[in-house]
Amino acid sequence: MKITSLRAIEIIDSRGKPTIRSFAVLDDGSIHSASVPSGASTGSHEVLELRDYDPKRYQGFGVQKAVHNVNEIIAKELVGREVDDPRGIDRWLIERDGTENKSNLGANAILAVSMAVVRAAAHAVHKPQWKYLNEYYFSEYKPAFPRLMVNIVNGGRHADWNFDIQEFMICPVATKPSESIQIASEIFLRLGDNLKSKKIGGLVGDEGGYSPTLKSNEEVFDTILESAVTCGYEKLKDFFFAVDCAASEFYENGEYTLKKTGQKMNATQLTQYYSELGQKYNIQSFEDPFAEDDWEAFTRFTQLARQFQFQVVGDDLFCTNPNRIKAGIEKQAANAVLIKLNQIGTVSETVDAIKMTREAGWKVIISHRSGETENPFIADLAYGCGAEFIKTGSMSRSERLAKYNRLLEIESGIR
Ligand code: 2PG
Ligand code: MG
Repeated sequence: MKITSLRAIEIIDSRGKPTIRSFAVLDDGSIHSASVPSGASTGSHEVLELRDYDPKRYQGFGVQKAVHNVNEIIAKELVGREVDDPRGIDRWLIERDGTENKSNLGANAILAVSMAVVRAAAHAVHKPQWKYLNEYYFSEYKPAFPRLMVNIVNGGRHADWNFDIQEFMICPVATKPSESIQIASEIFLRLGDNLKSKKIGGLVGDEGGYSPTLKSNEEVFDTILESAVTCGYEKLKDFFFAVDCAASEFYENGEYTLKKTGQKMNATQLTQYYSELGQKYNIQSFEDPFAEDDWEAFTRFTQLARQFQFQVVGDDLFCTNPNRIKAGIEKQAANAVLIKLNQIGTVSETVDAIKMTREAGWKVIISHRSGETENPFIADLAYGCGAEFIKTGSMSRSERLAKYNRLLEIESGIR
């Protein structure tokens, strides 16, 4: 089938800021759309999200230039083209942009088209998106449901620095979405009741996790544990803990400064702190425990991870960039990669990052951004490539639930 029209519009994301949604129309009249998310704790090696910087509109966050690039440049070339070769279309987009960081057309413009093309291609062969992704890109892997990393308490930049750790996550051990979502939701609801009854707040941060006025990281873990136990769930048997430290956000001039206490630490002291916290609460996964270019600290921590069997996840460290993942594999700087489509800007480069991660024997975690839309693309991607985990926020806010609900739909077998 051919693309008969390609258009983009400016919409708003979960933080009320503009983002881009594209629409690919095929010659059977069907319309396939995709919207692009946006990060707050972004890595400096991410591709460029093109904004207008016009202070008269949306505080400068407008994306009219990116919309224009889809409507006036990309559409001119892609309309009339067969939709059966998304990788070829991505290749053309990358070449047409011509820059390392996609700053010419804007990675947001490029990704909006890249995702809509995959959706259209799946429709053209009458397949659900996950199945199309699996057969076209991941035929060597079996589709499989990812475990959930559910961010039930938000800190750091996502919640006004009430804690230094950005994300306190629970990961249900069950893999069936209907079971794991139930466990996560019951703990989330009970935690909310608990926080309200103690009058320490039930309000939520950017990713739908609570943002209570607890005093320390330790108190957060204790309160989650208390809530889980009263729901009848046991740590390690039913769920385990994971954290995203997003440490680039509190790193400056070679030091890590905890915002809450003002305490300064070097990488060795921070490692010691993580080790104690990890042992006390059996934290199984640490994302970005160090700053994005602190490779040495990552490598040392990964040696510890081998000994004590936990996961070290690179997010800002890798920025879903196959070149940085390759460097990380050589340095043995992690054992898992957080995968975000908009850090690299096309579906096919994201696929390359996933495959490289897999080939190294590392774990794949497909992730949302803190600024999201109702687009559930990552749920299909996670199932279609058989990712070990999906990280898509808490059990509240519809832009997060769209992904969980899509997993439930896939599990039902309806589409
Ligand atoms: C992260 C993400 C998503 P942001 O750090 O992993 O949770 O946050 O999108 O702000 O980079
Ligand atoms: Mg992160």
